[in-house]
Amino acid sequence: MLRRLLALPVVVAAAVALSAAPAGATQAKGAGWDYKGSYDFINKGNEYYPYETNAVNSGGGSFKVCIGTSNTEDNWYVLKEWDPGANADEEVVSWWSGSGDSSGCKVISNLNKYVDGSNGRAEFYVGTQDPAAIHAQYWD
Ligand SMILES: [Ca+2]
Ligand SMILES: [Ca+2]
Repeated sequence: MLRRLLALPVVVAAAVALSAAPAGATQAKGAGWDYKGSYDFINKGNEYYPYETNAVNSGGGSFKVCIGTSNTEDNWYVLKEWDPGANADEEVVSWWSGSGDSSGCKVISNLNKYVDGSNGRAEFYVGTQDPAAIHAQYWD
């Protein structure tokens, strides 16, 4: 029993050494964000998510959204991918705003399959049911 307790500090030291490497890798990836601008929500009268912003071009991979709203309650948001003509826009992912971090931001990953069209880009925009949503900022 005493021998097991003495071995514990060695295990803790090993766990700290292992956790140091992934933290550095995350920081390097975050430096690669390309700011795409801030876009106002407009009421387009759609059935499920009436308020939408204009779309921005993305090369796929990961995409970051930060929502600005004056609403003090959480609400539904959706990331959609625009396609021309009668081709219906795709619903990429929907989320309850309370699941994001305190700044109202969300990162969506694995988006390469949404890259299409003659421009070789995905056209992403956010829709919401939140009538107090002001704008969305995008990073690709
Ligand atoms: Ca598409
Ligand atoms: Ca498209």
